[in-house]
Amino acid sequence: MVANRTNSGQTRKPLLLALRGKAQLPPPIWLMRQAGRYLTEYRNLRDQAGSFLDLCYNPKLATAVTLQPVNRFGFDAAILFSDILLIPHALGQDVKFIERDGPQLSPVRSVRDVDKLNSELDFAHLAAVYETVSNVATQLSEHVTLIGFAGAPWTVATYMVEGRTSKNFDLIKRWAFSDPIGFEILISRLTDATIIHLCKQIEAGAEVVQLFESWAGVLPAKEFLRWCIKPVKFITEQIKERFPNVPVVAFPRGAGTGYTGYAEATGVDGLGVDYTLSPTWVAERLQPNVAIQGNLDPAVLLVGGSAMKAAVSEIKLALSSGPFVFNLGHGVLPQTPPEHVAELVQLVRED
Ligand code: 1CP
Repeated sequence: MVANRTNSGQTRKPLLLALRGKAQLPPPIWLMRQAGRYLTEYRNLRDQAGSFLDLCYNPKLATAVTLQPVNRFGFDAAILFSDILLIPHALGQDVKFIERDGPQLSPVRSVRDVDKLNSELDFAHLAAVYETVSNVATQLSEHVTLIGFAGAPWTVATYMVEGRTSKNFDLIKRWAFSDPIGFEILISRLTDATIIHLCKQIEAGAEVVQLFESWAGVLPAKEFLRWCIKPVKFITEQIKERFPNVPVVAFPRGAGTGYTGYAEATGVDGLGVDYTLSPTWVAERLQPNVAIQGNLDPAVLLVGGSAMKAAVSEIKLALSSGPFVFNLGHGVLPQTPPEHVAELVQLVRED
């Protein structure tokens, strides 16, 4: 087990300090999907690896891809290069990433289908992911924080049940609304797997863990409580029981009014906010209770120039006097010019 520097409670890493509730000037910055197709150096290694899954399961290449954006832009954090759909894969589901068409999974649509999955995570491939975490941990400079992650159970379940990126979520809702007791079996299997997967990443050297709840915005309020809040709360409690000093961040994208009270209800240390929320509203209503991460529209990063300057100033003005991590309000778009990212880092760090 790699010594986890956060366990000492002592750190000078700006990202960790912000997530422990201490305002940092300038605020730390990293970007969701900071590794990826907008970087030529990524496309080169991606071509060498073969498939996207081959890249995720190749510690040497996954380490290099994780470090590329950190070395190029000087971000305050590295996020493990991996994917939320490695969990369904390790549970025995057939998972493929089709070029330009996104993920494709052999669907799980009933308790009988869940019963056909592995009862426990298969570590045959996941061992390579933890090896990547420990490789990256030894290669980061002093001020850079290593982030591990997983998809939140509801979001991962949408891919497992729909078999792909969904448009209207009718198949998963049909199951969850008509047979909540059966659907709970899938969510609870995913919740347990997520806890194990995140703990393994922390043992390998991850200093923060983030839960991506990309499809928080598609559920009615009551179901949002049951399928999003409740599992995230349980995962957060379990992580905190084992690793009390490792901050947990959640990103319930599109939660809308569900953002109010989310941090209190789940116990997370950091809250990722999407770009639809106004920075001043976030500062007044959410930041008093939780460290905020976000929320520049990735399309504004793509456009750059004066639109980006204005949006960055607005976000900094509203949020940087409290605990805050600068990020996007969703992932970097593949067409983003890398020079805009370099300029963004500069804008965030200047007075
Ligand atoms: O090379 C390629 O074409 C693959 C594109 C790609 C990449 C670079 C995929 C396929 N996943 C990833 C990496 C990835 N995915 C990371 C790595 C670290 C980093 O941020 O640099 C992370 C954190 C994720 C998380 C992820 N995967 C999410 C949550 C965040 C989000 O975007 O909402 C989701 C939903 C996925 C599923 C996924 N993986 C890949 C695709 C095309 C999709 C479907 C996305 C969708 O449904 O919109």
